[in-house]
Order: sequence, then C-alpha cells, then structure tokens
Amino acid sequence: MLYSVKMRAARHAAHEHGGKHISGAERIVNMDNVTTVVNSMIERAFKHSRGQADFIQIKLETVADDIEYVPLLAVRNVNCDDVFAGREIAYAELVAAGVSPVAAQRGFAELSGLTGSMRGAMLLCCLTGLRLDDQGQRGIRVANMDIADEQVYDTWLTAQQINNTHVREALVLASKVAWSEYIIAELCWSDDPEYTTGYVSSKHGYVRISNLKEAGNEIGGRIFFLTPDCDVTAVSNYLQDHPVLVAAGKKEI
Ligand code: WAQ
Ligand code: MG
Repeated sequence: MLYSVKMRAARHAAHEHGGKHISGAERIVNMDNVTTVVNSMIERAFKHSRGQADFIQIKLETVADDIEYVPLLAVRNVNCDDVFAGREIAYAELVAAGVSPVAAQRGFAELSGLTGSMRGAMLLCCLTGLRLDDQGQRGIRVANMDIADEQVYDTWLTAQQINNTHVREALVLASKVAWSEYIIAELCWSDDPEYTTGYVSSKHGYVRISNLKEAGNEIGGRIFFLTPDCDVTAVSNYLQDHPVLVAAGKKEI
C-alpha cells in the first residue's frame, strides 16, 4: 500500500494564523517506510536553518491507483559570479522556454517583491505575467510525487556530484511540474538562507544556476508559467493531487 505523506511546519503559529513557514515536504512511500519518513520530516522541522518549528502538521493518505510515471528532467549546471549574472541567465532560459519577456520580468519582480516566504508556488500567465491562482501568500503546493526508484536516483545524483536534499527534492518536483502540458517553465530559488543555487526548468531540462539569491537571504519562492487560457483549476488539481512517480533513467522529455 502506498501513502502520500505531507508535512508542513511553521513558527510562532500555524501558517493559516500568520506563522512563519519553516519547512515542508511531500513524498509517496510504502507503508513499511512511513514511520522512518515521518520521523525524518519531524527532525527536519525541528532543526531547520529557517528556525525551529513549533507547529508541525503531518498528513497521510493512501494514494489513488492512477499513478502516472513521468521522466526525470535532464540536468545542466551553470556557474556564475553573482546574483545579477545569475538572474540574467535565468531570464534568458525562461524566454528560450517560451515565456514572454514581460512575463519573465514580472516573475522576477514577484519573487523579489516578497516580504516573507510563501509555502507554495505562484501561477503566472506565460504571456502577460499576470497571477492566475487565487492563493495569495499561500500559493499552490505541489504534492503526491516521489522518485520511482530511490536507489537508482541516489547513485545517479552522487555520480553527478549533486546529491543533496535540495536537488533530490527539487528535481522530482520540477519533473512533475514540467510534465503538465499547460506549464511551460518554472523559476525557483530556495528560502533556506544558506542555499543560493536556483533553477529554471522546462520540458527542455533543469538548468541549475549557482547564484539566484544572496547568501543569508531567507526569502525564496517558485513560479510556474502557465499557457494562456488553460484551465487553472485543472492544473492546480494536477499539481496538488495527481500522484506521480518520476522515473530516473526513463527517456528524457
Ligand atoms: N510546491 C510548490 N511550491 C513549493 C513547494 C512545493 N511542494 N516546496 C517549496 N515551494 C516554494 C515555496 O514558496 C518555498 O518558499 C520555495 O519554493 C523554496 O522552497 O538544483 O530548496 O524547499 O541545487 O527552500 C533549488 C535548487 C532549491 C536545487 C529549492 O526550495 C538545486 C529549494 P525550498
Ligand atoms: Mg526551504
């Protein structure tokens, strides 16, 4: 039996009562592994670089039978000297993926304009850059996803010298997101103060950029650029609820 496991942690109060988002995680795991995974999620919320959580919610649900297998995105690494250069590279990648220049600029403005980290992602139109979801500071949280074969993935990440928790989770998330025919690109940087690497992903791959944020900055976020006229509710449902396992080694998109 497979379970979807979701964790969200905050400080000072629950998210919905204005608390600071500390950490979140979502996995799909075998019943036998649920306890181990839940323990490590709690550990992570207690020992997070954003602060120690005092609100933690864990949700377990059996996964529906209609699991979809999607390919892992190909990874490219780009090094740059500073955030200015990093964001220029990210901008060019977004435009190359089909995001309009104005929408790409709005994406950066949205993320740079945040006064605190969101728990989820903003959905923006890839042509106009206008916000399409109505989730405000919460955003849309992608869940119900995991890697299909953890051992193969682990070995591959180590061989690429990119085996850390950030990459392990972000690449799975980005692969699920890119699989939607209505999402043409994603822009992300972490809300963990020490982690400056961010990425732009699309159906063409996952481009890691070494500096998308200044070290010490606690504000991160994600933007998904959606095709104009798509059904925003259906896309949100796919992101939040549709179970996806990402298959490393499966043919790249
Ligand atoms: N669904 C939607 N948005 C999310 C999710 C999710 N499951 N998880 C995080 N976010 C949003 C939310 O606004 C967070 O504040 C923000 O993203 C950053 O989350 O290749 O660590 O978990 O080296 O801090 C990217 C680079 C790291 C990895 C991203 O994100 C690499 C990272 P974090
Ligand atoms: Mg984080």
